[in-house]
Amino acid sequence: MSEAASMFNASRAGLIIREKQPANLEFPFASLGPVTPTNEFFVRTHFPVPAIRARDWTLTVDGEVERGLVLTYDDLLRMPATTAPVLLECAGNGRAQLVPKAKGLLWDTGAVGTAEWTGVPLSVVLEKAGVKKGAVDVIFQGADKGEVDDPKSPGVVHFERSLPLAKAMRPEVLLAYRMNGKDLTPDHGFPVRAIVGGWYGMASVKWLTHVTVTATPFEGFWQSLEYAYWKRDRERPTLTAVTEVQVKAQIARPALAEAVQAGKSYRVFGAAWSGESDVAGVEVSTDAGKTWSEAPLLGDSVPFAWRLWEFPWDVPKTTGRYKVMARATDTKGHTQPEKHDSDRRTYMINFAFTVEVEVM
Ligand SMILES: Nc1nc2c(c(=O)[nH]1)N[C@H]1C(S)=C(S)[C@@H](COP(=O)(O)O)O[C@H]1N2
Ligand SMILES: [Mo]
Repeated sequence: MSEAASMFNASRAGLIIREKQPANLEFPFASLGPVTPTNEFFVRTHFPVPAIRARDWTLTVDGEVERGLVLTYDDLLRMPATTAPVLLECAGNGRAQLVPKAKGLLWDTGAVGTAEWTGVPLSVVLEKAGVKKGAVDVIFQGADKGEVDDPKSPGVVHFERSLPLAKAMRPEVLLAYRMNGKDLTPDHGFPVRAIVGGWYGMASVKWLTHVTVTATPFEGFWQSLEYAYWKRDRERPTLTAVTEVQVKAQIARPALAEAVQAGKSYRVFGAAWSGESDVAGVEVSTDAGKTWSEAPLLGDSVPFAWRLWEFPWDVPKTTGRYKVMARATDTKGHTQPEKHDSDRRTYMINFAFTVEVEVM
């Protein structure tokens, strides 16, 4: 077996393959726990993984800054770092639930995970470089690149996304070099990636090599065409970058079509999250959304991570098909919609899903 093939087997155990090349792998959400182990964490890549050696890696900080910087891996490791659990959810998570069937990778519920990330706050690096007055955006560029067929890219493009300066300066934006206590793996962005707490995964650029501060808003391929949705100003729809994670609860147990024992108690279990706010509550329905009951939240609320919850279901004695649903509300008062809004295209899919089980 080639080295690449054996590496594939070792690091992909337990993941659902949505695409082999480039690797797009889904976490089996039924395996939910407080922290997702690295080898079970979903992988979302658009291009082949670039092979970068830590000793060859540099991060260039340029654009609207007083002092351009070129940092080595050792330079970064010497800077003050923080460690925190942060959730990443792909903006296309749940796409398999859309009707009619959507184009693109058909993620079910496992393009999401919470890992513990260690890194230097981007603000520390930007302060070192000195952001000039009038700067508005901070662009992250990854080392990976290629051509995209649909929609057609302007030739070869790097994977690039931007943050408005105000978000870039927030403490939940890290230049991360460790995941769950170990160096990043090649799939997850070795040696250094961005981690943008509260935003969908596309903002957390992997294999990060360039940070460019700009005086005008960035409108690149992955910013304005892909990972963009139709935002309406009154009736006028405008393609706008996907940013903040929408409130959502997902059910880990029961699994689809699971056999549930009649007349017994069953522990419904799942996770809930919301990008830049906290989960206020989760409700569960076992009758296809006709009635809802409060589900206890477990543990403490941790900003930018998910919150586990459970619901003790007194399973009826009447056998047959039951539709189990969960929905979350956040502290800003947002709750999940009943249907997907087509203005969101195939992103930000947070309507309440149904898990049909067999009570027997
Ligand atoms: N350089 C680069 N960064 C990237 C991507 C990519 O293809 N290239 N994919 C993005 C998307 S869409 C998501 S959802 C997350 C997934 O991170 P993960 O693969 O570590 O789970 O990485 C983001 N960062
Ligand atoms: Mo994504």
